[in-house]
Amino acid sequence: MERTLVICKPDAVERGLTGEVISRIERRGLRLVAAELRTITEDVAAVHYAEHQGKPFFDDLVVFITRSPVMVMVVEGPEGVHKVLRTMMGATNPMEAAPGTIRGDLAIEMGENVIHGSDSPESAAREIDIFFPGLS
Ligand code: D4T
Repeated sequence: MERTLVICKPDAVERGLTGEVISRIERRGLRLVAAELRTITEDVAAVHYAEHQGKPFFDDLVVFITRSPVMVMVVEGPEGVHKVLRTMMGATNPMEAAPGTIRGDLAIEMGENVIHGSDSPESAAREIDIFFPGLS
């Protein structure tokens, strides 16, 4: 089994889409190990998005992810679960996300793309340790 970190971003919580997102994850056969509504601080955002520091969209990204509560979740499934989630999420830019994916069905703007999922088992372990120490 493998675990990955999923975040329903502020736009998803504001729009009342957490149920829809969780429902898709559970219907796929994946299991929630932890889930909590939290407001991400600027410090935690900087650690979580460390790979994007210095990029032109970094400041907007931090403003966005800290603006209201997010639903942070640890999701468990078979090995490769992070890839399953990434496929379910669709392309980062919702304009390019396929219909049937979460972003392709529920989003249209790059800056408001509903969901985050870890991009590798290593990222998953790092990100789970930020939000739920001991659960990776
Ligand atoms: P996250 O990390 O939020 O799950 O998204 P992705 O893994 O799909 O994409 P990412 O890390 O490359 O980007 C993180 C976050 O930054 C926004 N973004 C990204 C942006 O506003 N402009 C950009 O040019 C890029 C690359 C969208 C998602």
